[in-house]
Amino acid sequence: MSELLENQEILSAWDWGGVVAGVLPYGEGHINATKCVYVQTSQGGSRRYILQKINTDTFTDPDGLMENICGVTEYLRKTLAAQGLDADRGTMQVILTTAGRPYFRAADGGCWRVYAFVEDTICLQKVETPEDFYESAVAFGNFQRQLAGYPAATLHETIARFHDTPNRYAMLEKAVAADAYGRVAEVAKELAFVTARQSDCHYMTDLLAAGKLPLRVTHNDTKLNNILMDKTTRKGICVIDLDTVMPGLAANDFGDSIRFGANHSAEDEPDLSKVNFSLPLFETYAKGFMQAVGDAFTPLEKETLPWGAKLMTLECGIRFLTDYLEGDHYFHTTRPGQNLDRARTQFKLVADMEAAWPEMAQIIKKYS
Ligand code: ADP
Ligand code: GN1
Ligand code: MG
Repeated sequence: MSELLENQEILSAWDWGGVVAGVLPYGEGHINATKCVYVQTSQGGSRRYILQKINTDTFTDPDGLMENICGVTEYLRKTLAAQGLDADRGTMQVILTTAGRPYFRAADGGCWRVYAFVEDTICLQKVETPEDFYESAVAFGNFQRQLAGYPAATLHETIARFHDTPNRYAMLEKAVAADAYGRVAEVAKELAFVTARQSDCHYMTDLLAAGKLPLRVTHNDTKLNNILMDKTTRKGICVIDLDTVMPGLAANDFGDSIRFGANHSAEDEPDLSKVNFSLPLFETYAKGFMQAVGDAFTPLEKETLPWGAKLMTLECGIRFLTDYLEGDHYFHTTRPGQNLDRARTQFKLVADMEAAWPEMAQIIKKYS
């Protein structure tokens, strides 16, 4: 059961409360290496943990990163407990090493952390029913509302300029100029699509710079598969993947969920005829998210939610395309051309959103 079982250096950093019976790769994240640790407890039962190797190419300050995660999860734990809710299932729990540290640095420099496994949950890779999407919206809306009182200024910026769309545009231009893998000629159509939207990239960052939009504690990676749902009730119960929790724009959290979930196809679907933005799913999410957030948002924050959807989708497409041009070094890939397929699905969704723009605005107005 995996080479890690032999790697006592890493496993012996934690007290597992029993014998480690196996360690297997787990989940479908693009960034960290996630494993599941199976433990036979001293009482004769079994227990699972999530063991993750932090991607330190992406997250260069693991101390700051884990300080954010411990701070936010402890805060959520207290908030949930105060409301009489089940904090063990409602938030992630970092399991400290036997040395009392939030992560373990191995001799080779690899940084490892352990989370309690939230049992009896499912993690969806795409929207199966509108109800699931609605529940994820409620969970992300609650997450943002619950953290409204968290001191945002104490959070480390774990990835600099993460949702700075104009900067993402500039990074793409740099990759095009370098053309390190000779792939630019192949993506002329996609580049023309992005270039035609250069000024759009500035829309939200300009409003922020002008002081018209507030910075909030945001998750910044609100994909459906970063929510655990109760297996039986299918309610969204636990927000996971907290690496990118930082001060950010509310519309970006809304928008990233729409990007990933308001369609019926996979993020890397090669057949674009299957990739269509779903206005009904947009409405489903908007309803759940806005109900959960309540009156916490300003009128302009609400009004700009469709911009969050369009720009998170455009930005993600730009990032996939940049990675494709740079030889696929950032997003995990399992086949050639996968990042290009991912970029293309995002641009198709952007075009669909542009065509549905008045309806999107109308829906937001309805739930405001
Ligand atoms: P990445 O940053 O690479 O996306 P995630 O932190 O999202 O990594 O974890 C990858 C997958 O592992 C998730 O999509 C989920 O299926 C699973 N997972 C992560 N944390 C837990 C947990 N505490 N309990 C159960 N499953 C989890
Ligand atoms: C990455 O880590 P994961 O798989 O949840 C990425 C997001 C992208 C997403 C696209 C830290 O998310 O920003 O939107 O892939 N996370 C990071 O699927 O870059
Ligand atoms: Mg994830």
